[in-house]
Amino acid sequence: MSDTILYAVEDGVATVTFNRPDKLNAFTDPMLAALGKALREAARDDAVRCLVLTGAGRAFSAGQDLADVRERDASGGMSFREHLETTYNRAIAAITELEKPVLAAVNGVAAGAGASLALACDVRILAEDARLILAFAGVGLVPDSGSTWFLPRMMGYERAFLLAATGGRVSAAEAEALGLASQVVPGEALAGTARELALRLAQGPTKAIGLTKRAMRRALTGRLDEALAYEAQLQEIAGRTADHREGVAAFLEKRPARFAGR
Ligand code: T3D
Repeated sequence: MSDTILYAVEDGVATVTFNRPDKLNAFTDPMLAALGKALREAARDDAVRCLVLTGAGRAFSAGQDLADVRERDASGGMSFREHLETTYNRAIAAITELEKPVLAAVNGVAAGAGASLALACDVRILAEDARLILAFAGVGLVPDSGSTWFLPRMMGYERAFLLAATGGRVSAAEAEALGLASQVVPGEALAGTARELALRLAQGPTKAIGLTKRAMRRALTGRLDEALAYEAQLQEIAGRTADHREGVAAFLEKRPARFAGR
């Protein structure tokens, strides 16, 4: 994809690696453009049935490159609003709207928009020494790239507010206790653990999993009656897939299902 955003597909799993380790994978504009391209490719390619985001080196990502922010400011470049709307906001929408599971394998510090990107994923597996840092307050900014939406829902308003207002840090163990991570593993086991789960998800009924994601994400802002109606609507779609028929046949024939993702 580019030198700073690596993209590889193997066994139905696409892996996007933020690759600017000397700057803790802080995002520059070319990197954000390449990330957008990788996310579009993962959505387009039917062979991709699960996506993993991770970082090279000792960080997941330290968020927006602050040298670039200063340069933009000095040169009268793009406004914050325009920058967010054309880069991070699109990436967050692409992750949350992708009808395939997205895992963050958080290998180290995830700060600012790096933390937001991890929070946008469906599942987070953290290395023991990973940290989530709401770094925005430290540079006089508000949490962006979805953090004001994700965090209060995931950990409650009060804790989320305190974390954001103090630029607080959450260790991997705290993240797990707060429900911000599904699993914490030793650093050397992270890639293997993430791959194992990604493979399992990639071998699942991709269409039904994608619709599950769509329904649950929508239910986060809706009412129960709306969720019931939407579930019934989506079940019409899932119920007509080859994977549904295969799942039922496998059960009745007492054998494991072989889902094709259709
Ligand atoms: O319009 C818009 O785009 C607005 C969007 C804003 C979204 C945001 O993400 S705002 C938040 C931006 N991120 C931060 O404020 C975090 C800044 N980084 C840190 O606080 C620390 O680096 C960490 C706590 C993440 C890690 O600390 P440490 O001590 O382990 O590493 P370090 O020595 O600070 O960093 C190592 C290198 O990475 C260093 O470069 P050098 O001196 O060795 O050449 C450092 O400058 C660089 N680096 C780390 N984070 C960034 C960065 N360079 C540019 N931008 C960064 N965000």
